[in-house]
Amino acid sequence: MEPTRFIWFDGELVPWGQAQVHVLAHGLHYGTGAFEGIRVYATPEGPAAFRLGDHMRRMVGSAKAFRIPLPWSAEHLSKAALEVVRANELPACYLRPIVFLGTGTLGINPTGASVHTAIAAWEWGAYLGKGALEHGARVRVSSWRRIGHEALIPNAKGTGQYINSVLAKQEAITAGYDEALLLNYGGYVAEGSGQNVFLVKDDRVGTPPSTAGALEGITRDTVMTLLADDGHDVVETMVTRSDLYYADEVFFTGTAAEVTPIREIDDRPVGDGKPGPVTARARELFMKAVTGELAPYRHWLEYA
Ligand code: PPE
Repeated sequence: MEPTRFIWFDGELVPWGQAQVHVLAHGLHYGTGAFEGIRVYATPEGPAAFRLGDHMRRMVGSAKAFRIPLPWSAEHLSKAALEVVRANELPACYLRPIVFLGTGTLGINPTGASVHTAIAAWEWGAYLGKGALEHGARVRVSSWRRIGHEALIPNAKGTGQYINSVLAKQEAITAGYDEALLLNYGGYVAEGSGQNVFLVKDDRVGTPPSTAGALEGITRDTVMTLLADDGHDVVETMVTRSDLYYADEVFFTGTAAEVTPIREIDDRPVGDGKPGPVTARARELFMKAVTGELAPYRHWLEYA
């Protein structure tokens, strides 16, 4: 990761190297925090953040779910994020807002811990590598199950929850794959370690519902909207491991991953092993929407 110049930290822009945290921060010990990931795209009218308000509202929701008293509104965080883009003079970037508990107390009871909020920006290329973006990722069903509603809050982006994703991702990478696919406790497909998943079968597009343990991804919602408006049949549906093996196409969606084709699952080619036409169409529409080329979706862009 290449450092940029400024990070917004508790209300002001500070030099990148000065945005520091104490080793006894509560969030470091117990994962008491919430974060977001937002992409800013270069457009003819300058840098534009994609669905910024939706991301910041989700962050407010995540903080609420974990009872972290986030001292900023979604509107204020959106303004601060655009300030970070301008201050760093970045034509395109990835934004990482985070709220976490700091010092003041240690032990599981977080009462008395300070609350800190930061927004950083840096350049982030293809999430699973350029090769995966072009030719499709090689994926393996994880031996780890996706966190469920029984123990955690799968719809929130709680920092501590991501140790589940880290375990799955490490396992997949160590075994030579690009990414993991996680099943839920019931054996249904939930999502990737940091992406939602879509399947195409007989021209029908399906994606697991949030009740399956999938995060309600903003890219997922975007792609569902774009494909439905384009005349495709798009449904939320429970997906089994065997559905994956019989699918014509499978792809990931996410802020960092954008639309990434999957070419292989558990050493079996998806379809003919090449990204299919619906995946290509989804990616094309998505890239046009995020760069302001599609007039009906320009309200999704916020210019820095
Ligand atoms: N599921 C998970 C578990 C997840 O973390 C993400 C985003 C998604 C689905 C897709 O959600 P959305 O970005 O709203 O479409 N993962 C973020 C963090 C990835 C990381 O490696 O860190 C992201 O893509 O920004």
